[in-house]
Amino acid sequence: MSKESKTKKSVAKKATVKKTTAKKKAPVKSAPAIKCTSKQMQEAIVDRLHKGLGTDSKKANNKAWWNATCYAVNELVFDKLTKTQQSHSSKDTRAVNYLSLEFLMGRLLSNNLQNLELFSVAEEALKALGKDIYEVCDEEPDMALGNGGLGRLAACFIDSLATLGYPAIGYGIHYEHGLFSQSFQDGHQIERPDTWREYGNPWEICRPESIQHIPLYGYVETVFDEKGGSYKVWHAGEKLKGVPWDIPIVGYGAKTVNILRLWESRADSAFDWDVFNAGGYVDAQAEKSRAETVSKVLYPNDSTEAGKELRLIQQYFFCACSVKDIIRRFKRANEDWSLFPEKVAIQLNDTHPTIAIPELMRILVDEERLSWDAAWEICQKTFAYTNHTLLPEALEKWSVGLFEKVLPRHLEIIYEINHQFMKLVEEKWPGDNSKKEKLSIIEENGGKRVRMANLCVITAYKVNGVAEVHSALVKTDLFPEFHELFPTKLVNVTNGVTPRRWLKACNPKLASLYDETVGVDWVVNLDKLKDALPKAKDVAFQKRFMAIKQDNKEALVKVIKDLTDIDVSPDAIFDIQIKRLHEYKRQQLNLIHILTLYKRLLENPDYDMVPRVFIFGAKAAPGYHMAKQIIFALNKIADKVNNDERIKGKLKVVFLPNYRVTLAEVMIPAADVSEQISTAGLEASGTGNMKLALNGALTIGTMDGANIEMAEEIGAEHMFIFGLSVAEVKALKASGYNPYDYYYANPELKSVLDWLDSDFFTPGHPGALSDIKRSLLDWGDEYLCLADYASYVEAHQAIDDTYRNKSLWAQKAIINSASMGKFNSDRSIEDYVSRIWKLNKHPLK
Ligand code: NBG
Repeated sequence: MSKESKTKKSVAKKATVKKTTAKKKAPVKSAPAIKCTSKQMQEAIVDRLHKGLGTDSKKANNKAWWNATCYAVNELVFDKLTKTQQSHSSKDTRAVNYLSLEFLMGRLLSNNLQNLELFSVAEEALKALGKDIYEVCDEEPDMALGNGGLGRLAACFIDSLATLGYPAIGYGIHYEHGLFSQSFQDGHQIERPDTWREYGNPWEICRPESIQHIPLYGYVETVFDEKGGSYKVWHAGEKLKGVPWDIPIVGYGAKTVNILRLWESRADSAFDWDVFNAGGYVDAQAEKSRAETVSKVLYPNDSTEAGKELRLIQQYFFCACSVKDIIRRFKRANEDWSLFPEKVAIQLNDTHPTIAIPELMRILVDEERLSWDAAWEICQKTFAYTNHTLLPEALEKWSVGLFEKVLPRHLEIIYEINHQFMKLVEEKWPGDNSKKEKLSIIEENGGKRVRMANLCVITAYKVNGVAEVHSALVKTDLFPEFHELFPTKLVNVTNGVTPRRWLKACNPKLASLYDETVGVDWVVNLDKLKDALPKAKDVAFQKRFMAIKQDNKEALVKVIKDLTDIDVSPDAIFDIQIKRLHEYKRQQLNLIHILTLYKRLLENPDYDMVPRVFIFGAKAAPGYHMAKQIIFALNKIADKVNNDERIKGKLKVVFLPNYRVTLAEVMIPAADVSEQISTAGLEASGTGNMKLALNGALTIGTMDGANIEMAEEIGAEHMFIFGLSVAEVKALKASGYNPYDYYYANPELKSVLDWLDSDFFTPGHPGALSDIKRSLLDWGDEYLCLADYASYVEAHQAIDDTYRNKSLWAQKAIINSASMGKFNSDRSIEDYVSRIWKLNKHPLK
């Protein structure tokens, strides 16, 4: 068995321990939306084993049982899917088309069963067949078609759209390999390809009837017509075939089943038969494999421009397929193009799908022969754009040369859009060339480049940030001039997470406690959790709440042991930081605090602290040196700390390999402390912060992203807020920040940083961790770790003090969890609908 599959096994096996005991107290619920008895489910599963998989219940392995169960569930879903699609089509409903290069779905079986309210039916059915549902669910590979928050947000949003009954389609890429799988070798991150659909995927349906053909490269011809007019024809140098795969998205209660449509790239013609027959076996395959490369891998990078031709082609490929598909659906019921914006909303999830804008212009002007102005008006009323980051390196720019080569016609269109827009800028700020330079879609200095964010803001009818503070910074810092030009365009929609996956499914015991305390409706109305607030001081309730936490911690203890062979005690504080590894997220600040505690313990073996386990989960982009160094350092520190008997187990450090949705589902319910420690102003929102608090963790965090709104809801006194505010960060940077000032002023900090230069953690290799020190001193400490260090250490001391008072901690944990109503993705979607999409609900009766 591969290590990876062992990893998967253990995660769910331990989760099994946790979940099976959860069932007992659940109150009786309303009848599920789809009627299916345990007997019927059994029959369907066995039927699939026989007729679909050619095996039987004696021979079948767990993979076959998983497959058969998925098919049995899908059969129930297909009916609803067809009915939903028929109803949307016959009513010609307005729909949102959510274009995203990433959908980080995780596993679907348990989620779909939960949303169909058939989990216990399936559990019973499998039990009667001699199978454990958790072991069966555990066979499912994560659908990891995303990097982190942005992709997971897309997954939560399509869950909410379906739950709320809104017509919506998610469009993305059917990557052959999702985010790489991570392991550690001597502490270093090793990346291996992810193989989520090596042997097929029971959830997806291929739709050859909706294949699209996508041109690339070539040249543009101007054709003159008989009336003296002219139009452009793009003669492609190459064509790709886009094959759609549909994944049903089951809303909670199954009143709506929307689809996620993922495009796979193939060669336009299978392969060259004549060349093959002439003996050119390899050459005959060349075009095929080149074409398939386009949907081969997800770029493992969520913050920097990949800068590769392939990435641009990926973006164009999926946008072009999606736009054509949207137009196909529109044309089924409409002839009048002016109705297009009434029927279609296209949401661009970050700038990655921006190329959809010139693509729609191209089709309208060149193919449908609309006037430029009419086409432009349609585009301006159709597209909306979500900005997910202020980091300058993450704002996509493509070289004009590359564009010209791959998408010659689109570049012309972009130039024309820019030309028209520059007139507007001239009207507003006559003669002001610096404004033009700043707002132009084309960046002139240092090699011409196309600024995708500018194209989005110029076109979109609404642009949103993802948390209040982020949206405010989008207005004041990122796009101030655009805001002046278009004062109503920039809005906020605070992110949210789906309570179905992130509470009901991942923490069944807490979910049952809430069922009992506030009623079962919290699943679709998370504000209901507030009704549990009066119980925060009730000692009996506190005990139950914390007993659940303890059980979840015990489940995680086993997973940690399985994956890393490290022993940790469930009585320690579980302090968790889970997110992509990035310097702005400051895992290195966490690291230097861990060293501080370790040093204190070595200097004074009686140092009084509540035992603490620091647990990390994070993947680093393969080309990001510092991020990989931080992983390496944490692993090396873990080796040392965990094996140092002098500190009597008071401190443990665990870096779990291959962090992904499935691992998150076990870690989040077990957290006491949630680390949300980005430099203020840099984390657009965060969504892990929401999931952790919802499951009863207390946040140690900066006033950044959604932490600020969480503090408003929870009460800052129930969190551990530290560090510089956005304004203070700006002021410090403006005054000339020098990390050495902090280094010399704080002997403890100095000694900890100097430690990194020794070979204490890397015996025989002094300096192996020095880059971390250098980045925090000589390279300027861009993310102000040293400036926030003292305040961070103090906040951790407050955690220690508070945790000693069990009842007070429990009270705060309950307040945190029960105050998270606002941060559910149903609310986010309702905000999108009222502020941007203007959709109507069309659930099935
Ligand atoms: C990320 C932000 C997070 C935010 C998610 C979802 C990108 C480009 N941005 O703070 O860093 O929660 O988007 O909005 O991945």
